[in-house]
Amino acid sequence: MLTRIDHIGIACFDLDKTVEFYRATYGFEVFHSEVNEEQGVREAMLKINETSDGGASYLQLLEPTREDSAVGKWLAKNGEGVHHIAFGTADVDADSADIRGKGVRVLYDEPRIGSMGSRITFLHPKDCHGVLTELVTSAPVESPEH
Ligand code: V0V
Ligand code: CO
Repeated sequence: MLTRIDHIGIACFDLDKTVEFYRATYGFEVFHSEVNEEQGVREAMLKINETSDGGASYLQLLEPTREDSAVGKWLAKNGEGVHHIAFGTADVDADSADIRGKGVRVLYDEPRIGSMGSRITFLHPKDCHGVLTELVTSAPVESPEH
């Protein structure tokens, strides 16, 4: 079951400048940043709010690490802007299978690694009324060491 907006992915040319815009304009701080070489992105997660399912909603600012990546190609064609929306679920495997059964193309056979150790997959935008849609299961919260 999809229970929250996990994040909105925003493509940008310059991650540091874009992070600074969100900080100066809205007061949002970087919660986490990383490079995901498989996806070809350098990203910053800005936490907006906690959600009632125990997760949270973020803005995900994305700068491509290479021109032939998904975000690199999209930026070259469209310029900066909203690239994808991501729904959070406790079980990305079950929800992917369910949605695939409805005739929507799920891009990966097995979920891949996303931000902060999450497991992610994508639905083809042409099957989703023009919206690239991601499904996310967050990594389990590590319990404190005793
Ligand atoms: C492409 N299209 C889009 C789109 N990207 N439509 C809406 N939103 C987007 N973001 C349209 C495009 O305009 C074309 O329509 C058509 O789809 C085919 O696009 P293309 O330019 O030929 O590109 P493809 O087919 O090579 O690749 C498109 C897909 C690719 C969606 C298959 O971007 C992909 O695999 N995306 C999933 C991975 C990803 O986006 N990773 C970056 C975020 P017309 O012109 O034919 O009408 S990584 C992330 O979110 C992480 C790590 C995380 O959350 O943790
Ligand atoms: Co994303």
